[in-house]
Amino acid sequence: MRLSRAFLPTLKEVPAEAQIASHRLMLRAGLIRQTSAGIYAWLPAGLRVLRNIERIVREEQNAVGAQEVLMPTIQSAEPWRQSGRYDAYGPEMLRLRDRQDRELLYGPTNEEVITDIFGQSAKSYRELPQMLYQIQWKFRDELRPRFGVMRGREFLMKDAYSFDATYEAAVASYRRMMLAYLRTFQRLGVRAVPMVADTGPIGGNLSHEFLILAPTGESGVFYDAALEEQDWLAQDVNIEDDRSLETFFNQVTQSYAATDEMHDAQAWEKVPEAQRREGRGIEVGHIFYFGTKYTESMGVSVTGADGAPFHPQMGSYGIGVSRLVGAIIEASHDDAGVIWPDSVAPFRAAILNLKPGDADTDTICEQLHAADPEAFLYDDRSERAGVKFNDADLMGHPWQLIVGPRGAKEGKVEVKRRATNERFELSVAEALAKVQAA
Ligand code: 5CA
Repeated sequence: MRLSRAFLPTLKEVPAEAQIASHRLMLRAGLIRQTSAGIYAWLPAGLRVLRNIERIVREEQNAVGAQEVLMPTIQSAEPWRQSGRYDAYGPEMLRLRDRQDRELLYGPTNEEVITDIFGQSAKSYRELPQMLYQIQWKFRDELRPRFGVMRGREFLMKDAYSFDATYEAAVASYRRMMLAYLRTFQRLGVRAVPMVADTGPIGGNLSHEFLILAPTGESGVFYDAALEEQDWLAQDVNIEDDRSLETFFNQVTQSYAATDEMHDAQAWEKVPEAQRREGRGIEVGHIFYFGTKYTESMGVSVTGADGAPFHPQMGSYGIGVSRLVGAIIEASHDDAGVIWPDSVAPFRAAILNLKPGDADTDTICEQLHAADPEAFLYDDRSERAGVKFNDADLMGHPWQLIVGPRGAKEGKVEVKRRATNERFELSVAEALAKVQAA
């Protein structure tokens, strides 16, 4: 993509309305624009990041056997009345009426709709287990939307729902999802620590929040550093084997990790001092086991092996996909701008032409650009070099391919790694190999 033709409106001045770095940088780097309070439009570069996150989330959901569906954003009030949540949900729910005066709502979550869909067709225990997920927009009329996409009113969520025949099977589903989450966040280039969460009236110990460490996080967090050191992608967990899942789950949960709401000072004392990590975190995922809460209240049952009907056990599993864009920036930026992890960057590299019009420089830039016009953003504008450097740092491309007349004459490109500021003088072929191998 040529920057001269791209819709990538960067801002030099710092937007006054943005209180935290990620919000400022998302506006300045031309990723989003606000259209109403807590509601944002995604511009081309921002949408690329969102799509990259979605792709990784999707791959890891599929890898643990979840199947993708797509449910509407507009829901009927009916199943929410059945579950008892229509009145309980309160003013956060955006309620609508159609021309027939039917009560509708913009979905804040989907337990009711998925339970209804499942219940319409499921007849027998033989159809279990099922794990269904979608990546769909949600609306919550937050009292105080803030920090840009971090606490929006309209936001993109991955929500998954499991249906199982027994408690043991539901626990296995929960553990599979936990594994998928840890792998997802690691691939996104961030560390999200699973922390015991409040299960409310349902009880049990099966609810975890996943938090990315950042000083601007909304929750206080306490955890054992052991949780940061794990390589979840290298772990050999057999997701078909309950014992293997249990070993994995115990390994995760044996280390102390809790938000301030659930903090246990006595248990914290037992964590070796050098291992204690304390700070603030951003919640990017939340998983719950809630048993038969919805299948029972909505009258969904299937026939068991003994011929008797029973209510399937459920869990639900959310990831804040749009929030993650902000959270990744909170965890990965400096004074100059964003530092995108390779896996989610809107462009893999920027090509900075320091002297448009110089024949050698133009030729090398064109050559580089032609190698991958989709992944490389070619800054071919007739701007000063300083402007190009600043914009490239602001936008946070993992690599910069810097081409000026002196190097170009010798066929050389300067390759800069944004995260470390390392620089390499390379030939065109070497530069491409370096950037494309990463
Ligand atoms: N039904 C369950 C799981 S499917 C559920 O709704 N869980 S949740 O309320 O915890 O939301 C899931 C994730 O969505 C959260 O962990 C958070 O990352 C994200 N999220 C929640 N509210 C917002 C919001 N207002 N703006 C951006 N992201 C949000």
